[in-house]
Amino acid sequence: MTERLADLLKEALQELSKAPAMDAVLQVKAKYLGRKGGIAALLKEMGALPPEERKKAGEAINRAKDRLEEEVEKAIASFQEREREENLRKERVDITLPGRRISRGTKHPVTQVMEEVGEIFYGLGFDIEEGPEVELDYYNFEALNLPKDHPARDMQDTFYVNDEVLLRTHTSPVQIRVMEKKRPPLRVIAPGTVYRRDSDITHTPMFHQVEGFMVDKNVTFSNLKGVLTLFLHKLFGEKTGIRFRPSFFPFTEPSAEIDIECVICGGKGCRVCKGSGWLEILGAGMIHPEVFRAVGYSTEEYTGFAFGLGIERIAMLKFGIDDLRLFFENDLKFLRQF
Ligand code: FA5
Repeated sequence: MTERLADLLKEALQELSKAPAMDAVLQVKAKYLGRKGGIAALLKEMGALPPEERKKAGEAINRAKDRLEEEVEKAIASFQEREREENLRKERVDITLPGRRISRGTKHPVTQVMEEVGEIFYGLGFDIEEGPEVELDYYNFEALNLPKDHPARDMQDTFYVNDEVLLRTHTSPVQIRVMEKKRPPLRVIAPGTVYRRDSDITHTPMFHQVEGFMVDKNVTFSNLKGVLTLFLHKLFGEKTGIRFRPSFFPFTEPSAEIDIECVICGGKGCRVCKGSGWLEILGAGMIHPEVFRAVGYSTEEYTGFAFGLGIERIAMLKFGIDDLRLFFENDLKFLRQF
């Protein structure tokens, strides 16, 4: 029996050492250590031995069993370790590889300028108001001192919905809507979309304006000049030259157009400023008494100034773009530059 035990152990250890994978180890374990395995068979045979030999044989079998169990456990542990290493190798992340870029959107240049303008006036204590884009003829024209037969209506080519309803041609109707609801003192800006039947490299049928107005006792042209100069200096830089030119708007008197020194050529004269060195940037003036009458304000008690500027015009100058239509073609290659 001793010999058979030794052979069995030798054979088992040999098979174990040759096991190429975990299942082979488990097969060896079952073959020798299982309930119907070689060791169990020897233990059964042991019962037939005389008692004095039985004890010795029992001890020997148990030693062999312990040894074999130990070797099997080692083999299992070694295959588990190999498997773990294999998994780690497969799952290895190369942290030096470049990551996947998340493509981030950018704000449209018109939105950027709109926000910048809003922030400057917000800092000066102006409130922000809005009005409808589909507007009544009354607010867009009549209450702004532009009766139906007024020749100045031709200054803005209008999209009409019907005789009384139109797409607003400017943000000035917001002046009327706000003044109808509120009493002075007022400091308001009204940014928004406006529409005109216009299309070339400096005009599009849809564009954006910011209206601004201030109404109180003793508001003067100096206030208008001070506020707009400060605003333009913040937007284009302290050194930018500014010029006020007499002009005409039916809803302001006196009226002015305000030019800035050409930001492209620095005032020397170029294609953009048509050689003049100046660029028209906004329209403004003291609110006309007829406008105050339309909203029931006392023309004795109150005065005010108003101005309107084209956002795309400002964006063109700030970003050096020479065709306004590019803003609305949704070309991402163009828009991502800003
Ligand atoms: C007005 O619209 C007046 N409501 C401005 C105003 C308000 C004057 C308050 C006095 C008091 P004007 O039509 O000039 O004015 O337009 C103002 C600006 O809008 C222009 O200087 C120009 O920058 C821009 N603009 C006009 N038409 C277009 C167009 N088709 N496309 C893009 N921008 C335009």
